[in-house]
Amino acid sequence: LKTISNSRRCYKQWLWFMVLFMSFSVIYVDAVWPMPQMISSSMARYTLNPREFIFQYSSGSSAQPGCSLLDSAFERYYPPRQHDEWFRFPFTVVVHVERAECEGYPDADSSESYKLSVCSGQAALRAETVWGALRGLESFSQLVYQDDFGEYFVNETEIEDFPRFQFRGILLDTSRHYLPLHAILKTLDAMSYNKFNVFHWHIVDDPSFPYQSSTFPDLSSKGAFHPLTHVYTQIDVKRVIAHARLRGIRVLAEFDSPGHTQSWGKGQPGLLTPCYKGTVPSGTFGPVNPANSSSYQFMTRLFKEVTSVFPDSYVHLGGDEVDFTCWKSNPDVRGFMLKMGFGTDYTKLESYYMEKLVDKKGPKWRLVWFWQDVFDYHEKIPVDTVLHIWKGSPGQIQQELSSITLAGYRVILAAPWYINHIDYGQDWEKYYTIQPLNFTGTEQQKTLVIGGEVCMWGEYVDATNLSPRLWPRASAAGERLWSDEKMTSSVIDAFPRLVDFRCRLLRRGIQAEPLFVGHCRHEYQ
Ligand code: CP6
Repeated sequence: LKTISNSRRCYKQWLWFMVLFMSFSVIYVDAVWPMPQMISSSMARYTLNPREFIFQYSSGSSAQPGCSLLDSAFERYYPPRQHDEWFRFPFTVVVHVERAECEGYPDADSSESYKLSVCSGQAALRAETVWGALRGLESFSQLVYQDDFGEYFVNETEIEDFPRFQFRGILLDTSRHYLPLHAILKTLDAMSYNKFNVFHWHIVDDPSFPYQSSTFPDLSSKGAFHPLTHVYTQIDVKRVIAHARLRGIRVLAEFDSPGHTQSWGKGQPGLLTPCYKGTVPSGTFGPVNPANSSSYQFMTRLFKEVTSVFPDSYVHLGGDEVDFTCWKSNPDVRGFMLKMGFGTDYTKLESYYMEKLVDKKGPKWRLVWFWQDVFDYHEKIPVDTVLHIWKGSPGQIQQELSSITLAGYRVILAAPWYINHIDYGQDWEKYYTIQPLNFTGTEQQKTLVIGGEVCMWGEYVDATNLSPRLWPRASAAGERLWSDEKMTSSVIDAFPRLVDFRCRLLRRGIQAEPLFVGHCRHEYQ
C-alpha cells in the first residue's frame, strides 16, 4: 500500500509539471461546433474530476430538481466515470432557467439562447428556457477535453449564444428504405450535438407506408415492406417524439400527397386515380383521385389522427412533383375538370386538391408546410403557410426566395443541402459556403427565411450508410444555420475545427466519415 501511495505522489508531481507545460503549449479555443455567436477563452484551465463533477440548479432557477427534461440531460452530459482518479477537483455546473417548460414541447418560437461562463471550479449556465439550457449544456460538453493521461480539463471561457436561424432541420426518408428505430434515435442524438432542432420525418412515400395508422391499419399492413417488422407502431412514434423532445428537437411529420402516394393505394382501394390506356383502365394508378369526395373524407380522417399523434403545431402536406399524365388519361378526372371550369390546366386541379386539404380543417388542424411546387402553381395558400424550397440552380433558388418572400410567405431552404448526393472530395465546403440570405429583397423579406434543412432522401440510403453519409457533412450546414456568417466565412478556419468535431462524434459513437487523410487522437470506432 505504501509503495502505491509513494508512486502516486511521484506521479502527481510529474503530472503537475506536465500540466503546467501543456497549459502553455496547447490552446483549445475553437472547441465548440457550431461556432457560438460570441466566445472568448483564456489559457487558464481547470481540471474536471468526473467523480467530483455535478450539475446543479441555481436557487433562483424556475427549473428545479424534478424537471425531467434537464435531469435527463444532466445524466447524458456527466463525464464518463470509468477512470481511476488520483486527485479531487470538485467542479459544479450551475444551471439557471428563467421559464421552466419541463413537460412541454419545443416549438417554432422557443428561445434557444444561453450564456455560459466557466471559471475556477464552477460554470454558470443561464438560459431563458430549458431549450436554451440544452444548447448550453452541449456547448459546455464540447469545451471539456482530455489530455494524453485521460485527465479532463476545461478552459476559462465566456459564451453568449443564440441561433441565427430558428429552423434547422434534417429530413429522413423512411419510405425508400425502412430505418430501424435505433438509427432514427441515433440521428436525433447526433442532431443535438450539432444543435439541429427539427426532425422532418418524410415517413411515407411511393415505395412503402411504414406508419402504422390506428384509423387505417391496412395502410401499413398492405403498404409497408413488411407488415410487422418494417412498420412504426404508435409506440415507436411516441418514442421518437419523446427522444427528440428531450433534446429540444421538434418532429415535423410529412404525409406527402397527392403525388408520391403509390404505397397508399394498396391499403386504401379507391384512393388513387386509375390510369387509362385509351378507353380502358391500364391497371396502374396515379396520384390521389381529386375528383372523388371520398378522397377528401379519407384525408380528413387520416390527418385528424396525424395531428393528434404528432404534437408539433405544424404538419407537412407535401404537394411536390405531381405527375399529371394519369389524371389526363382518366375520363372521370377530365369530366371533373370540365365541371369545375379548369379547362386543361391541371395545375388548377392540383391547387383545388391542396386547398380542399387545407380547408378541411377539423378542430385539431394546425399550420402547414408545402414543398415549393405548391407556391409555383399560384394557389390561394394561407399566409401562415411555410414553403420549402427544394429545387433549382443557385440563380433559380435566389429568384424563388425573392418571389416567395415578396408574397409574404415564410421559407425554408432545402435545395442547397441535398446531402444524399455525394461527390468525390471535400463536398462539405459546398454545404458550408451557402449564403441563405444572398438574394434580392428587403430586410423584411429576409426575416421570412426562417431556416434551412438537410435532406437525406432514401433511394440509396439505409441504416448501413445513413450515419457516415450524414455526418460530418450535415455539420457544415448545421454551423451555417446556427452561427454568425462573418465569424464562419472561412473554410480554411473551419476545416481543423470540423476535423476535431468529427473525432468527437466518433468518441460519442456516431459513425461519421473522415473529411480527409488523418487520424483521431482516440481511435474509437
Ligand atoms: N421524394 C419526394 C423525393 C424528392 C422529392 N419529394 C426529390 C426529388 C429530387 C431530388 C431529390 C429529392 N425523392 N417525395 C422532392 C421534394 Cl434531386
